[in-house]
Amino acid sequence: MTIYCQLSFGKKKTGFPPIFTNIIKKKMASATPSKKPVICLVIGMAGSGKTTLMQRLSMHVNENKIPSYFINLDPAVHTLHYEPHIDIRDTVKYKNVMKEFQLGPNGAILTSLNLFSTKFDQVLNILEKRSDSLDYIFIDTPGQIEVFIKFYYYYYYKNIK
Ligand SMILES: Nc1nc2c(ncn2[C@@H]2O[C@H](COP(=O)(O)OP(=O)(O)OP(=O)(O)O)[C@@H](O)[C@H]2O)c(=O)[nH]1
Ligand SMILES: [Mg+2]
Repeated sequence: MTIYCQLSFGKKKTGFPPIFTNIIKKKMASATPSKKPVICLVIGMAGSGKTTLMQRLSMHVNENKIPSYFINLDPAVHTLHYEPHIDIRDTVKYKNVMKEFQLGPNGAILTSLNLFSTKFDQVLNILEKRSDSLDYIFIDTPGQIEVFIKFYYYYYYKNIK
């Protein structure tokens, strides 16, 4: 599986960043039916436009009938203007996590993702089953950098022990 990270900083540009459209164009040109889907993991600072990009991508693939799958991994998002096939909010209730574990907003996002990760094998099973018929899998993530730093250090220290 290929993972592309689209890093977005600031809100100066509108539409797709050139680096992203180039990657999509190249991949579409070389796509063959037997290929596994390209996974686009959309990461970036809070408010940098990840979800807006997902919405535009959703419109683009629908208009052009490109078989794609959308996953939302942001437990705290209120409204999405695209329809994800898998939504973390269906499994983990962010507000309840805050109350139950007595956490602030960032801690609750981190804990929600930890809780969801216990079910991630189910997500992978679904994706494996559908992988032959999909060109792309797009994944929206929360803007809290802590999520990625904590996982990075966890796996880093786990691997060197
Ligand atoms: N000017 C401009 N505004 C944008 C652009 N992309 C997103 N926005 C606006 O920026 C705000 C935040 O966009 P989101 O797509 O929610 O950003 P996000 O990265 O998903 O935010 P978090 O999920 O909270 O991390 C919204 O008001 C968008 O309308 C852009 O390319 N240009
Ligand atoms: Mg978002």
